[in-house]
Amino acid sequence: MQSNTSNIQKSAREDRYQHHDYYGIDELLSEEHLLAREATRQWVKSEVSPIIEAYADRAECPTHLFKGLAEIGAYGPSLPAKYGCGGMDEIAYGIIMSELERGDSGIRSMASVQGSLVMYPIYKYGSEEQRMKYLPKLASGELIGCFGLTEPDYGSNPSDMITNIKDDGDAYILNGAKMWITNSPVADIAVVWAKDEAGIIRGLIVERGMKGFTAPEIHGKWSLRASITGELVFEDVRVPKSNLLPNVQGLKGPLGCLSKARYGIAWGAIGAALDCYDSALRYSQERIQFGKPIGGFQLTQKKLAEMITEITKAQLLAWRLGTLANNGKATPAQISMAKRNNVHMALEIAREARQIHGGMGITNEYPVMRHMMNLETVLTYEGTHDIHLLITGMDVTGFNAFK
Ligand code: TGC
Ligand code: FAD
Repeated sequence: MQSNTSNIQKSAREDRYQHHDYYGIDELLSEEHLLAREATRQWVKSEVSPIIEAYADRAECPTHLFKGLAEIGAYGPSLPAKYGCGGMDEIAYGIIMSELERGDSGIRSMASVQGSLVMYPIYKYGSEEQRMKYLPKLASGELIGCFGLTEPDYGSNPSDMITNIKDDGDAYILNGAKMWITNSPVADIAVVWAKDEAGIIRGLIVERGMKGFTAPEIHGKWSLRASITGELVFEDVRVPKSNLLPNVQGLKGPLGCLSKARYGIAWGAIGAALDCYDSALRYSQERIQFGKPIGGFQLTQKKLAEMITEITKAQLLAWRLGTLANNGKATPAQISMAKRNNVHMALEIAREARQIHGGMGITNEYPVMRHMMNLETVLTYEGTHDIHLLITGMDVTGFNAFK
């Protein structure tokens, strides 16, 4: 006789995700938002869900999905159509990130690095020639990019970076190393932040194949296993001066890109939380203990009720942030608050959802533990949980705890 658990195991292998919109937030969305969501959701169901557990298990990045992400318009959805991008608004961008992260945080990372940390700085700080040279190829997935800010000795504190450039006629000589760089081993170009001889942070586009540039992979991650992470090592790399981003100087260059990416994560994390909630809700209706579905017990209901409450609050926060962003009014501190709140919310939900799944929750029959492990990285990258708290603290008190 087949056990109840094995019945659940079997059916859980397919992506049975249902839409959850407890407060009718869909009514606040436009036709374009809904279309973008549907296209991304269908793509995740057909291309990501069937393979993601196996790739995460092998700690392998599904690099074939880079092209598919381009086809659904996931790279720079809110950048202008003139450069091959989506030309949509910031809420559409957020919704796409949420749907991707419903599949896996690593898949959202593939898209948010390419769009917000590579294409955005080229668009915002680059020359028109650089935009035309790189953006259409990045939007179509012909080129893959990465973003090098963090160094082995400077993570939360990038202003003290030691990677540097020295003037050498028609080129700069680049030296230094970057650490924890998403996509670096497979990237064709890297947007790299380095100090010039005056100690001012500048952005450069470094291309694969430049002599002295290597990007070794970092192994052994228990989190974001389907995303590829590496270093960037520069030993006297000659970077043509035409590859310098001319329109920004100082730390506000990389931090401006981070604002864009953190905004995407504030939305993205909701997707991971929804997937955990969806799986836990279904499991609670199907799993029988003490002669009834575990969803009938008050303690399970408490968990599920609190989950949907927190998700709904996060959705409202993201939607309001999106509205501010569409009007050019979202401040970096507001973005920090939403990134911090929503990622923490998602991680807590993943932990609660894991409990509802009992022992099955630790297996890859369900997406919950994978999301939970991924969210440990999401809590740390793009500014740690505590760094974002200190940004809010500084904003409300006027005192800078970093200095
Ligand atoms: P501070 O003196 O506060 O600021 C320097 C200049 O930058 C301006 N600024 C910003 N501009 C735009 N957006 C923001 N979010 C900004 N935050 C600050 C600021 O106004 C100032 O401008 P100006 O004109 O006066 O020069 O800088 P600080 O050195 O005290 O640092 C402050 C702190 C700690 C908040 C900052 O360093 C920080 O955010 N640290 C966290 C580092 C971080 O987030 N790293 C992320 C690396 S990339 C990554 O993780 C990608 S993961 C991708 C994936 O796979 O999805
Ligand atoms: P640290 O800065 O050493 O922090 C360690 C601890 O100290 C944290 O808890 C932190 O909150 C705390 N801390 C630090 N300063 C303070 C303070 N002033 N007050 C209180 N507490 C403090 N970076 C990139 O540039 N590009 C990428 O593509 C990229 N991708 C990543 C992918 C992955 C999988 C990971 C794990 C990281 C990635 N990062 C990337 C790096 C990421 O942004 C950093 O890990 C992050 O900014 C934290 O830096 P750190 O790891 O050096 O930690």
